[in-house]
Amino acid sequence: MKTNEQLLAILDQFTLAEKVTATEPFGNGHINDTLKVSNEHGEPRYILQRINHQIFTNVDMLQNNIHIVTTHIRTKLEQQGETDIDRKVLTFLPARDGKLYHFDGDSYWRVCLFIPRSKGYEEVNPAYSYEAGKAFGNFQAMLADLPEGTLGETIPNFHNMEFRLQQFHEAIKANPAGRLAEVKELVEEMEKRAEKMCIQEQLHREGKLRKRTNHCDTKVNNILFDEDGKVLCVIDLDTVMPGFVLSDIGDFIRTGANTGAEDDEHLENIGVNMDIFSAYTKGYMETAQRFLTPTEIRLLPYGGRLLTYMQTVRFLTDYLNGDTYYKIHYPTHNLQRTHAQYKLLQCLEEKAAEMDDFMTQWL
Ligand code: ADP
Ligand code: GN1
Ligand code: MG
Repeated sequence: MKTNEQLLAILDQFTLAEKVTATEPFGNGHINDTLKVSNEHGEPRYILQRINHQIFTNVDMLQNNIHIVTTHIRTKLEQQGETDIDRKVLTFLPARDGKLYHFDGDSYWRVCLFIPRSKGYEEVNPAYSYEAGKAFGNFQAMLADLPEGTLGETIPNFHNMEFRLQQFHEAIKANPAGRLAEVKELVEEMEKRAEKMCIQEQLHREGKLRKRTNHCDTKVNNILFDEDGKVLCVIDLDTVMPGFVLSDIGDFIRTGANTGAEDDEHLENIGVNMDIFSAYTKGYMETAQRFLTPTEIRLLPYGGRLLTYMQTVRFLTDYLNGDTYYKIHYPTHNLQRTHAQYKLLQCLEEKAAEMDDFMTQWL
């Protein structure tokens, strides 16, 4: 990682409104590097991020998407007569050369305003979960009128389950890190479920499910709340792209309704908090019901299982490949993540009927 001086020199490539003196690592992301940037009084003013361009290979498309999304939302908020707009949508600052990022010859960097008096959470209670559901439904609703083709796929086939299984099968075949034998049982469990986890792609081919603009990373920590537990802003916009609607309920169930951590070493901690599920779904339906089809509404609880299954497959694929994608903090981290997500999947499977019943109030 760079020194503070080097980071300040990078920040100097952007048109900042005030002098900054300190940078410190921030957040728990698995992909980009995030830093909080403060002024000489120690007040946080900006967020500096190094974009992982091994993963987001088309940085122009990435930043262009984010620009379109943030300006579109800003306009909607203005039309709705919202106040305090700078805390309700991310504001990215251009570099001195007018580009939406700065390339230092090695890495790509971007800067946005730090949202003051905001708080991110790794865990939420039902009240916060309800607010988060409303916020992600509203996020999709605000972007629903973007004409098809406006946003590019920053990671092609990102939440396409058939494609993720194809990558999984390639990893099994090549076994590049020699780890296949030790994960044989997990591989079998994934294979057993493969066909029924590709319903969205099948329905799409049959013309029964359309694509929409989704956030595609609706983890709990990608929402900022104010001091009173109201949502300020949806953040982490790298993966906003066309896809299937279940992504944005699925990832919240996977992260918010899990009673344990994504990589919990104590599998007995993992379970499903039904109050969180119900609260999120209720909030989400309040803002999303008007554009969802009955097919989509019926599938929402399946979305939780799908995104958890997809994440299990993705962590296991990365473990098989020798940890080339996700940041890891210890050698078997991806294996631990796989076990923890698989346990959550089994817990969600047990609750499937109860969750389906809950949806009948909207059908
Ligand atoms: P990653 O892709 O690494 O998850 P994020 O964009 O989600 O990166 O940022 C990481 C964390 O930094 C977030 O979970 C949030 O707590 C904090 N954060 C990000 N952007 C802002 C912002 N503009 N203002 C305040 N906090 C922010
Ligand atoms: C990654 O950057 P972060 O941690 O929010 C990943 C998501 C996964 C998530 C698992 C671009 O998100 O798809 O769901 O880790 N992002 C990318 O925690 O692959
Ligand atoms: Mg994030």
